[in-house]
Amino acid sequence: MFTSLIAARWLPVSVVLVALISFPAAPALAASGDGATGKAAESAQLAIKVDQVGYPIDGPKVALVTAPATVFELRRSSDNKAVFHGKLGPAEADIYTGDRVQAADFSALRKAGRYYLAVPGVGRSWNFEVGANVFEHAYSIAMRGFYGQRCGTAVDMGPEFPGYAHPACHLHGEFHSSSGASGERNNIGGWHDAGDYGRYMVTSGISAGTLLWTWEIYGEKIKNISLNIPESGNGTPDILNEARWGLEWMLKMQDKDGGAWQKQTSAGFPGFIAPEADTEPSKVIGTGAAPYKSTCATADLAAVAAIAARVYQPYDARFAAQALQAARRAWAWTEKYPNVTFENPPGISTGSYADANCQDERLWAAAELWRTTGEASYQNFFLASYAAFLPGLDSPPTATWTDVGQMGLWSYALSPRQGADAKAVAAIRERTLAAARAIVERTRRNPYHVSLKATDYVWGSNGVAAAYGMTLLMADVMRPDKSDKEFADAARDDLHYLLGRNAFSLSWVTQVGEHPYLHPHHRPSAARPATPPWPGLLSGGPNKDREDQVLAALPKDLPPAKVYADEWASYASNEICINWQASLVFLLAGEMK
Ligand code: 9MR
Ligand code: 9MR
Ligand code: ZN
Repeated sequence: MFTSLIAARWLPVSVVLVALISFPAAPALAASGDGATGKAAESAQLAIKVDQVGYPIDGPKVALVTAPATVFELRRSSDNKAVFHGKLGPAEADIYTGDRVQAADFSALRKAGRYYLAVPGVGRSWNFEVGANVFEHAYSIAMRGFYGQRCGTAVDMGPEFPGYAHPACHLHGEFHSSSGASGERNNIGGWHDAGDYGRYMVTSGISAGTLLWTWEIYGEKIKNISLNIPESGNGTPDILNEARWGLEWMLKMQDKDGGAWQKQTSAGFPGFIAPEADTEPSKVIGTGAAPYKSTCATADLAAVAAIAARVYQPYDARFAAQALQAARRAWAWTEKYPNVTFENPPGISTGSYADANCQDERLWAAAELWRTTGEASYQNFFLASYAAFLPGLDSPPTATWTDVGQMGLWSYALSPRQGADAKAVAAIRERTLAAARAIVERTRRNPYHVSLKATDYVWGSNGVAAAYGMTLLMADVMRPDKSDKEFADAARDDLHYLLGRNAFSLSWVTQVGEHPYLHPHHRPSAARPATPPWPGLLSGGPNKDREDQVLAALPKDLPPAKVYADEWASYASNEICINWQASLVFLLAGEMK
């Protein structure tokens, strides 16, 4: 029942897409007899779910079909020649979507090329690649998504995306009374958090930290990928150039006493206007009472600046030293104020990122500071408190920005530093591997081959899927048997989900794949409604909690994975955000050859 409702809801969107991006027309399938109308072909495509980017040639290759059928074939896009024939797997009932799902396994196909799946009686899929390094372009577009979020500077996505540009924005900043200070404080820079133009320490920290981690773990694979950003070619790898844009702003948010203010935003959310049209002052916002800065923000700064101190050392020793000093001062502040939490002060209604417990942020900071400096005080703090965070490794937090305990534990375990506590390292590794094995099992049992469970379909569920992928990739890094691919394969399953192998057959990354979502809650995109949205941005995804009016109006009995709307107004299911964007980058980087 809902299936038809949802399909009806989607058809106009898809028609708009075809008009805008003008893909080569999908050839009608003789066998399916559904080529008569564009709409019929479209809904058939929705029932055949593929990763619209593609599948690595040497890995498992599975598409999903949600209309009854028995066989499938793979056809070459260039000439429609069938190159592979297969039988669909048994229909499995998926409780999260209400769909009956059959797998089309074409792992045995070993020839690079561009293909689509043809299912007699159903229709055809969108085109996708099979190849050696299929995700490279998606990686670079996802990274360039961060560039598109830059604040305080003119942005231009360049020849690949002509017209996606804006003049410098948010150049005027000032202290809000809640900060304990007054007067002008411009703090130009950083990334727009999401669909709004606020800049927040919590998400900037996780995002910059995840990008720096991506570099530390996958640097060899990504160091030569140019992102075509203003700094490209300056001798520093582009992922570090982009991360620095966020970091520099974070450093400006540190007060003289070492503490960091929570955020810098206008008093309320602006309308759906372009960044440069938002001329409200950008206010530095604090807790409203001494010490005005907050512990989570300050500890996040300490953690990220500590990573920066080691990562930028070979490229810019002065910046590295500045970052280390900031990290030490931030840490010292958190020792003095171990849990000053934040809530919006009166008059402020932008996102609060309120977090009642900053101990995980402190654990992360201690781990990174120890890893960078080797100093005993940081390690002592870590060893005194890490054990309580081990259970957190079993599953990522559903609000992925609230809990960074995993980052602290993994960083400690991965540190090459002598003098690490062997018992702690072993406990972290064992727990991570056990958690990942459980996630692999759950993903295998899930008809959609995704790690998410019912309770994970919350605001930012796509970020939760990406976070599961990160856990799996951390296990892949730590795995004892180097030939064991099960963790990396399961992480890729989560990526496949994000790139089109999902209930909506949507690529949840803008302008990636042939059938991407079109209406992110993203002001720069909504301000130019006649063109596809700004590129490379991950949607928040299905949200069973329905925290906006669009979701509230959907049929009451929708299963959790279907509570989603590709509409601008649905901020609770369709907003982009830098923290889940960063996890996507990590997953894609893990795929680079
Ligand atoms: O645009 C805002 C988005 O970034 C937030 O995530 C969301 C929830 O805090 O709020 C959005 O702003 C809406 C506001 O809360 C209510 N009025 C309409 C705003 C734009 O849709
Ligand atoms: O990602 C945040 C989500 O976990 C919360 O439930 C939600 C409501 O507080 O806020 C989300 O974060 C938004 C922030 O408050 C403002 N900028 C946009 C963020 C993404 O929607
Ligand atoms: Zn801006």
